[in-house]
Amino acid sequence: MTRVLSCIQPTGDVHLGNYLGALRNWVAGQHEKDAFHGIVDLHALTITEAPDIVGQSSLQLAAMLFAVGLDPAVTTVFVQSHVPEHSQLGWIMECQVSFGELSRMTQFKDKSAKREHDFLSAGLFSYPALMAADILLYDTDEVPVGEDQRQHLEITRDIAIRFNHRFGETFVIPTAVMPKAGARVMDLQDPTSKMSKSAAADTGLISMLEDPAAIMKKFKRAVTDSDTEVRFDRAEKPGISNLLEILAACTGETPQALATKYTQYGSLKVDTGEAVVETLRPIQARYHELMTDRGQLQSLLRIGADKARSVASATLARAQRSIGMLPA
Ligand code: ATP
Ligand code: LTN
Repeated sequence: MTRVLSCIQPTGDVHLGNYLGALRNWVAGQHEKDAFHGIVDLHALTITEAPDIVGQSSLQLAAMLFAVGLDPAVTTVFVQSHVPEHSQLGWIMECQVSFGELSRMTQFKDKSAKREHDFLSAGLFSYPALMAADILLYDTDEVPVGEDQRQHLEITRDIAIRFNHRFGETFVIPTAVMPKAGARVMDLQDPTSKMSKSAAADTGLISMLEDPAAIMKKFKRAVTDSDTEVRFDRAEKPGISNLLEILAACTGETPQALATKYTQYGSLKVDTGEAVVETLRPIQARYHELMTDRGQLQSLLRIGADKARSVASATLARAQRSIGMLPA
């Protein structure tokens, strides 16, 4: 079975864009492939500076992943730091990548420019090596990545090829796959930018845990345009098209078919808001139920970590053997 790995950082709230664009596809695909999903808390440490944040965020993210429908019986959901092999292979990977290669990573250049006056951790610079370890530990065949992570996948492949060349065949060379096209959800106040947790204000963002009244209010206030025609046209009518796409994602119809059913913006906004409320209702209920039983959640994560470790420890041992490190 094809092994696929995707990881998500426990930073910020999961929002409707993450769900309709990505998480829902993870759930839909979990029976077709051998899926591993890492909650990568070590990556979040590159920018975490205060105590008691990362652990709570990891637990909340885990609850959300199970609440949206990832089934611990078929899918391996684990917290990265529960599998110490990530740190161990991470160091080995750091020694296989050059300073020059890491310096050319556009994400590092962007992030360090934005944080010019802040503390710039060495982890932020070397994190592609840890990401390579994340991927190679699981003999991963496929990594679904968006445009922003392609360069990191390329460097992972380069590192794996280099390692295999230096020390002998050890790692499976992963391929980047385009994630199945999910909905693209735009900011409700600025429908030309994607809904994003790093947006300046949250009036255009629907968090997965938002209550129904707040959701309805945000949809009623969604930015549209001055004429009154309901038509699916991303370029000319981004606000209306965004509502149609969200409604389509929640109902299973196409945005084009839905457009023919509406003559007024008001009813489209209300119906979209209600469809989102209904889509999120069972997820929120399950989330809150999971969060009341921290013990159960932690035991699900322990099962995930055990499954992850059984694969990761074999790969780490193989890498150490290839290098010829002295066994303990
Ligand atoms: P940031 O705001 O910091 O860029 P993000 O909200 O975009 O973060 P990520 O953690 O980068 O979220 O992405 C997690 C997953 O959700 C990725 O697969 C990404 O493609 C998807 N995703 C994020 N935002 C949207 C969106 N608005 N519409 C559809 N998919 C999205
Ligand atoms: N760098 C990624 C998160 C990430 C990841 C991975 C994704 C860390 N390790 C392994 C896929 C596979 C990000 O910032 N979105």
